[in-house]
Amino acid sequence: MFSESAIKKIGRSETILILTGAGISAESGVPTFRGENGLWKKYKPKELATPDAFRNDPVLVWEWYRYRRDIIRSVEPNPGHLALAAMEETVPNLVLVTQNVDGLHARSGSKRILEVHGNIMRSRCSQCARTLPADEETWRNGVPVCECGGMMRPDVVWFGESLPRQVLKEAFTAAEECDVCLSIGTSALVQPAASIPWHAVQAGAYVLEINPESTPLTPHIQEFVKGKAGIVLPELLRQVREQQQKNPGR
Ligand code: BJW
Ligand code: ZN
Repeated sequence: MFSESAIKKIGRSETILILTGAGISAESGVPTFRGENGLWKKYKPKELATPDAFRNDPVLVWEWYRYRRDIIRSVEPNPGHLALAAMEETVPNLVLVTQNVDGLHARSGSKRILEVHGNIMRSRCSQCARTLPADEETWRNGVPVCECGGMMRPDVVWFGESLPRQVLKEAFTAAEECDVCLSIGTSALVQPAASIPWHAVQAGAYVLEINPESTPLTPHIQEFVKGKAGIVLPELLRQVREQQQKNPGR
């Protein structure tokens, strides 16, 4: 499944950067965006995931996000999330960058998480930028409202919007400093997050991708592991631990 050299590099690395996408949550039952059963097959991004869509019909946009919140509340982290959380114990510095808004990495116990596309379980005032966890929202006519009277929107990054600056900066810094980069369950299409592993490639890191399908990144990296994250990641963790036990001096 993995080359011996990948296991050694991971087991001995100082800094690992991991980029995850919707694929890692697929086995928990959270739909991905693209592909056969992806959300964008049924719903149009322009009508639901842009600032214009929210201006035109905030109630419709919130209906979609409430539906997705309900899915996320009903699911659990899977063995892929759990393996990444456990991997924090095997490396001095592990930075987990996720495009996912579902919060499943935090629920599985990962500690250093950079959420580059926000979090669906939080809303943000479109007037004063105050943020609120979902369970503290006050709803009026199908939309949560802020103390200031403004409409709250999901605290996620829509097409055409900037990603949170500091979070993105930390992600690119980690890409430039890491020894190993893992790109897991992402179609590697949506910018600027898709550039993160490219930066790692350019900075000389060992880049490994885990996905049942190849992506635009695949031809440019050292190792592609074809498979589902929930199966591949526990095995990766097992092999890294085994390698570290055999060579305790790293
Ligand atoms: C498995 C699996 C299993 C299945 N195990 N794997 C440069 C070039 C071209 C375009 C642009 C560019 N720069 C900006 C753009 C425009 C745009 C963009 O990138 N468009 C592309 C689609 C072409 N980017 C933006 O608009 C971004 N903003 C920006 O750049 O602003 C700068 C700016 C500002 C102002 C003016 C001008 C410029 C913002 C992007 C925001 C993305 N938002 C979304 C929605 C978030 C909120 C929500 O959830 O509702 O983020 S879209 C959606 O895509 C979501 C995801 O995080 C993101 C990435 O998707 P991901 O995670 O890769 O999922 P999928 O479904 O695509 O792939 C799943 C993968 O898993 C597949 O590969 C499967 O094979 C695999 N898989 N099962 C492992 N079991
Ligand atoms: Zn407000």
